[in-house]
Amino acid sequence: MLRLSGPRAREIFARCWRGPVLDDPRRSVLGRIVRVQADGGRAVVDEGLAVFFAGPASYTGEDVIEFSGHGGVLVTRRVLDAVLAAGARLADPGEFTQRAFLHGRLDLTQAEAVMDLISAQTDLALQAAHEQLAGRLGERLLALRGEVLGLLAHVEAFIDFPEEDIDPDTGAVLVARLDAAREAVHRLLATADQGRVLRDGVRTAIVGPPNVGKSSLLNRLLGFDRAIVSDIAGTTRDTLEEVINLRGLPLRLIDTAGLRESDDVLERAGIERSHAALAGAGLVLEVADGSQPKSQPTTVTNPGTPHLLVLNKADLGEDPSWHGTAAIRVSCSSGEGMEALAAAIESLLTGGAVTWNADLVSINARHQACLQEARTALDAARDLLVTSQPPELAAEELRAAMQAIGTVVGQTNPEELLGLIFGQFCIGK
Ligand SMILES: Nc1nc2c(ncn2[C@@H]2O[C@H](COP(=O)(O)OP(=O)(O)OP(=O)(O)O)[C@@H](O)[C@H]2O)c(=O)[nH]1
Ligand SMILES: [Mg+2]
Repeated sequence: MLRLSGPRAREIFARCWRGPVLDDPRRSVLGRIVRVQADGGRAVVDEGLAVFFAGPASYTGEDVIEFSGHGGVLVTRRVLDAVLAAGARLADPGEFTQRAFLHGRLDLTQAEAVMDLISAQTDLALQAAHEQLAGRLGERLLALRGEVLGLLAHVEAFIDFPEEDIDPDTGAVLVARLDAAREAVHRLLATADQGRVLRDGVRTAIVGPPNVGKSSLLNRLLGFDRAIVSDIAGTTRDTLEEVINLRGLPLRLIDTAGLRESDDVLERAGIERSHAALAGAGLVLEVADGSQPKSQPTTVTNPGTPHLLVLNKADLGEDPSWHGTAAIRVSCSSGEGMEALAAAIESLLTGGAVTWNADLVSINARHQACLQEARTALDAARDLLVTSQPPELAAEELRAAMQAIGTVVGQTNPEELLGLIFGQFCIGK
């Protein structure tokens, strides 16, 4: 589909369109795209349906024309050439959505949700993107901003009437309202981990000694034979990454070279990469061969990173040295224990440190940075109020908090911020 947006959209499109005049909004009409040739003649490039959306009732808020052609690389390229020759220019990445934002069709969190929607890799991530696109996050932030504004008005009243001190009762009410706002910021900040998981996936390093079945585990979880598996210790040399959908959670599985002392230059390079994968992981699956006697742990896990011990080769029976060891017991050969492993991963990622939010509103890294700023300002305002400092100082902090909250939805939008956000989109969105 080709999309044309701007006040001159119809005029420009008409130059390369042979079909009914597009003056009836939201009605699709059949016609042809033509290109002017060197001799002044016209060559048909494609045939398809065109729809006119009259601004402001369009995606961008401007006049928009959408043409749906047959598709295909060359045809589409030629349609684009024809429209460019007629006077249009190529859109920048995310420019349609940026214009929608600038015309007030979307707030900034909704614009970002468009990007989340396109790049969602699981249904859960998709659902979260839809929630944000529907404006749930924006609504909450606007309510929060309104609350802080109310507080600010209250505090400013005391600046205007300096003869009146803030009496203790009023002070207590103000602090209680401030605490409610701080709590709301805190609740949103607590969704940042969830947001990161849904948007970026969890980097999951599969580590352990050679030959225990790490690559077999990757293949099992993926559902097809991606990695080479063999009974030769040291089969995997380079790290290998694949994304899977585990009960709605996107996991970036990283198969690594078995950890051991080695004289082989290539194997050592692989092992170095294993350590790097381990260091950057958000979840570590440490695999061991349960049919062999327990040896010294070879894996140095990063403290604080969720970690599961996976005892593989359950089909061969368990060596007594493992009895009583807390682990998920699986067999990558038979598939036994894989459901239990999935359940354990899910509960580790959603039940523990991460407060999984039932309504799926979850903030991204940019929102997190702004809200942290708001939290700092609200904390400072509270300190100033409870220690009866001049109200001007608390007002200043409340203003800073409002500004920070406003930046999340795009009420204050420095140019470079917009460039940063929309630059990540693809062209045509
Ligand atoms: N019986 C049995 N054999 C298994 C199981 N999982 C893997 N194996 C075998 O164990 C051997 C090693 O498997 P890999 O998946 O290559 O092991 P790895 O940990 O990736 O090994 P490296 O890449 O060398 O570090 C292969 O011969 C697999 O067929 C299992 O659950 N049961
Ligand atoms: Mg391997």
